[in-house]
Amino acid sequence: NQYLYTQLLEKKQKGQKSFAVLIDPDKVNPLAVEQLVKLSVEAGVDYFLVGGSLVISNRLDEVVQQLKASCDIPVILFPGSPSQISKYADGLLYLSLISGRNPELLIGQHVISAPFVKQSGLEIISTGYMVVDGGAPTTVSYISNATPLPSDKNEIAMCTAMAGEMLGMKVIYMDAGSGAKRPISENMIQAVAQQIEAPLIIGGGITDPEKAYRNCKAGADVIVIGNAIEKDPNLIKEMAAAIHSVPVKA
Ligand code: 1GP
Repeated sequence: NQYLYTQLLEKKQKGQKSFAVLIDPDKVNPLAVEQLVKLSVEAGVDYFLVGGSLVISNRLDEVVQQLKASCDIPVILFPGSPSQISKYADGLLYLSLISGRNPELLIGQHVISAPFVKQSGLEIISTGYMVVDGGAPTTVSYISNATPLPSDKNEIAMCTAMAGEMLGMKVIYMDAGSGAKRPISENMIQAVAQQIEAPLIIGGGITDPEKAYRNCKAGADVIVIGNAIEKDPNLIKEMAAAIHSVPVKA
């Protein structure tokens, strides 16, 4: 089952940009999920990503089931650890932290969780995950116990993404970390996008629709926004409009 990946590739080929709303199961109650679904359906959101570096509550299944029961927007897991898996989702970003040198997050945890992940029946999307320095420590930079990629070293980002792609990773996700002070620069996005064919997901600290638009112009294929939407769910509409206004290829 490669439905989500095929769709991401087709959209990339057309230059069609996607907007993913990140939901942290710890931070939403059923009423908030209901409101997010309503705003997201109206705005034409492309994906829900569900996960977080720490999932403290036991609400992952519940949140995923509520999303699936109330709309057709695909739900993709973005797990902070191998325990964050819900069979009710559509797909799973199977992350290897290729920007870091912590063997546990490169391959160790994958070995432990492989049988469980396979049994889930989810579409597994092999993802080269690159955490970029977001100006101050973020939860992901701390928890991963790995040095984030320096924010001004475009060549390192480029070579890391190229290596990830050649190792067979299907998508590349560059993340400044949730709530990052400084989102990833357009220069870095462009440097990476020019070297890879894989769909490029960008997130971390994006709070304004113009920045989302510029990221897409620089080569991002999917923009992920969590924090800014937690603060103001009405931002969904403006963000979707900005991301979807990027002209597609002729
Ligand atoms: C975090 O890339 C995501 O992993 C989204 O970041 O919460 O800052 O939007 P924000």
